[in-house]
Amino acid sequence: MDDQVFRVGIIGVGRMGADHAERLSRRIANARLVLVSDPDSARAEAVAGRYHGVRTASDALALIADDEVDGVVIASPGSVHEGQLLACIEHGKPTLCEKPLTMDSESALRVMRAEHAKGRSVVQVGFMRRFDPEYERMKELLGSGRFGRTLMLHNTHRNKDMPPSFRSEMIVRDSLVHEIDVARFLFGEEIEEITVLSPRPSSFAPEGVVDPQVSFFRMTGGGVVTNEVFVRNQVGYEVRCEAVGETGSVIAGRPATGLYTTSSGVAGAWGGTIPQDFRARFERAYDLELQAWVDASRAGSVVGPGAWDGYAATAVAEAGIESLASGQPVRVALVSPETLS
Ligand code: ISE
Repeated sequence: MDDQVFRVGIIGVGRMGADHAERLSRRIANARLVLVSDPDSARAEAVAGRYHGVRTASDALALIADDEVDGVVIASPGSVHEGQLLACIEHGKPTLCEKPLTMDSESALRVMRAEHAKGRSVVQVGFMRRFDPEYERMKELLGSGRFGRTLMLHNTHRNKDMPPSFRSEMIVRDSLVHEIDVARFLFGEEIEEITVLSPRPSSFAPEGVVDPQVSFFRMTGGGVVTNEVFVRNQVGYEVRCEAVGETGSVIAGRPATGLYTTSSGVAGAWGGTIPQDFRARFERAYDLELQAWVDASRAGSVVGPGAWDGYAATAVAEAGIESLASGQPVRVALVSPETLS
């Protein structure tokens, strides 16, 4: 496929899918958007109509089967990912699947087993922070030994606001899932235990929703990760990660200078502005992720987080949701890769 333009279909053209349609059509080399599908056919037509030569498919499975589609971006809700992934695997089509891979570890395991049975990796999971230049550089620095052994990570993950439908479990499965992958990526290890605590909710949290949440990961190598996830902070999108080693530390996502103060109603008071949305903060990371996926797919390989990473993150999130209910530590049980065959 190396010498041909990589033709892409996008399943789901809500906020994230429409964003990917724009980047594929404007900023990604050697690729072309050819087909989109969405249960809201008017929305699919509207997105397709923005670009030359883009059609709409009647549904996700028709898009996956279409001969004009070389690769698939899945940007539909996580609740429908399993069937779409299994179809992509069956058709042998390289797939970039937005997180979460699926909704629970059992369905994630079925996807991983199907890919293993097919004898070819085609699934890349949309953990785009791995492609963010700051996180990538942090990984290099931690791996260089310059700070000694990595002892801890401290993550902050704040959104400006979310709809009332974004419940406590979604804060774990859809938001904290990024910190789960960041911890696995930076430590190069699995998470063996997760604890999710429930501070007194913000007055902006809907009735019954635990927002913010504080959580802890224990890594298999003994390292610890602390996380604050707060998705209705009323200010903007703030994502930071501080890695602490035995002889030094490094922070990703910290403003360049000055006292960093934020307050609702005052757009960013640190001498700059605070992004209002994750697509602004990570636009470069998404572009690099999509370009890496296209380049790898054209070369017949998968780059970055694959099906195992999606399964492991889903299993940790599942344990996190259990801990959210009990407030107690929950151990993470992953299958051994050998059992996949
Ligand atoms: C959203 O789906 C994302 O992936 C963003 O990166 C994250 O910050 C946000 O909380 C999620 O809802």
